[in-house]
Amino acid sequence: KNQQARVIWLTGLSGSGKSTIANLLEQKLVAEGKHTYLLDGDNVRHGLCGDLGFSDKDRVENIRRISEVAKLFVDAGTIVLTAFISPFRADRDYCRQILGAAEFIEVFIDTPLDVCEARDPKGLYKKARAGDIPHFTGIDSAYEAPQAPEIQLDYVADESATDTVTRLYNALTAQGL
Ligand code: GGZ
Repeated sequence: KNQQARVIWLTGLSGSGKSTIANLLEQKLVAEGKHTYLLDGDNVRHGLCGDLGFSDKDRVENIRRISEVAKLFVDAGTIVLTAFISPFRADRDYCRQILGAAEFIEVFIDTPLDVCEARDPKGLYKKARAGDIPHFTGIDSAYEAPQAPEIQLDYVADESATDTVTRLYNALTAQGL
């Protein structure tokens, strides 16, 4: 089995930068000849989890399925990147538990809510504030920040996504990737 196969699990609020960071990181890893797969809302929430919404119960099931799929990819020797809010600690810990600590790297994209809300790339926070999207994470649905993530990416104002990814890449390298 590929010794580097593991899950790099990004967690953070909507608009925190998870997808952007995951895509740029994947490009870097692929350029090194690594075998990667990125799981995100685009390839999971329409198909595998197309029956799920954003109630607490559905988010738990969303993350459970993603965790099981990630484990299968790791079994196949792939470096898996995941980019989901994954708001509940217990669900992230479930993934760590089924993979084993050595194969699960939790990355907390710690972009503050006010920054995410100011970015509001899809106008979802505005809609949530207006009451048009119920159970929106950070507004009226909880986000349980990681207490001991393997990697924490603190928010740095005006930093480019490329520089943020360099910080993440260096932290991953320090963890033996
Ligand atoms: C949070 C929501 C919601 C609600 C739709 N709460 O910024 P986006 O648009 O692209 O990312 C968000 C995405 C979150 O899906 P996840 O699968 O990552 O969530 S979880 O891990 O909690 O299961 C947002 C959009 O879906 N979205 N409604 N109510 N985000």
